[in-house]
Amino acid sequence: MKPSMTLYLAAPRGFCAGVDRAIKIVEMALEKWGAPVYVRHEIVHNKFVVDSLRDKGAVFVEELEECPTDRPVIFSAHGVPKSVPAEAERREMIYVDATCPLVSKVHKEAERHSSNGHQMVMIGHAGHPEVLGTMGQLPEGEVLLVETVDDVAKITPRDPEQLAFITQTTLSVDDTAAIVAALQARFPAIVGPSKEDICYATTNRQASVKAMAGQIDALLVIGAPNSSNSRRLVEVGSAAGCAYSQLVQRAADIDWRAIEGAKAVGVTAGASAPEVLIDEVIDAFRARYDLTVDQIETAREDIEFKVPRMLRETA
Ligand code: 2E6
Ligand code: F3S
Repeated sequence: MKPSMTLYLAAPRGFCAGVDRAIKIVEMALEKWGAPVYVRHEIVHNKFVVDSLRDKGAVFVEELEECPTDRPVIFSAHGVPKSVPAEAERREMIYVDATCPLVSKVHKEAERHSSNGHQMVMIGHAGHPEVLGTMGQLPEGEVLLVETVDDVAKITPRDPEQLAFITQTTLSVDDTAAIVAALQARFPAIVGPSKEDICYATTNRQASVKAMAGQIDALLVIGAPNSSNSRRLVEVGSAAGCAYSQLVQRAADIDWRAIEGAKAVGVTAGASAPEVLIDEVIDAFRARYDLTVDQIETAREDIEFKVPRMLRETA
């Protein structure tokens, strides 16, 4: 006899509109130009997505210099510094920008504040490609990075009266609220968005984890170790009281001993994790338990982003 188990599936989970669009861009580029099509950085932070596009003829590189000039190149969903499209133009390359429109919106905010004479403070994680891309919209020194509440005390802006803030799109909603409050307390004149720039997908996935936290003994987040939004879901689970909150890339990563004795497990997936991996996890539970699957839905998402015109014309 198998032990009984309830699996709560968070909704929304998995792919967001920006990820969907970025993957479509690579697929449509392969149709339009044939293989190989180069992609600068993982198109989204998921090994399975990257491997399946590689199988279709995409070649993933970290820097533009690694691409030949006679093949098209796509910029990943996380965005790129201004210097990257500038260099592609200088080298007369065909390029398609798969930056999520919600990241591009933050790029434009940074430019607008800067042209109004504000120095920028960016809340985000050092070294993350989105942060490098957003900071790279402005000349060096124009964007000060803060990662934590403690960092707020350490920055030395040119003029505390002329400051604006922006954020990475995939941060923890609660941690960011604390950092924004610290910025406003130290720099009362700072301007910015009404809350922050965290995107709808990040916000919704965190809210659904919070909603299920009281009913589960453990949380599994399907996502990659380099996926910021996925890692934040693990933290949100822990902060909401899950004694065991763990990132797994796929079913084979599940530590079954760690969830022994659990009666209810929550499952969610980061914005870059394909649904096929969630199905795989459900199947693995079904093989071991007498399983009941229930969905906890806290929002509906119907956002879609158009692919760039250059590719729509092909379709
Ligand atoms: C682009 C911008 C935001 O690490 P992160 O969460 O930023 O990225 P992915 O690829 O895991 O998620 C999608 C995404 C793309 N989020
Ligand atoms: Fe865009 Fe948010 Fe997805 S910034 S790529 S909609 S996680």
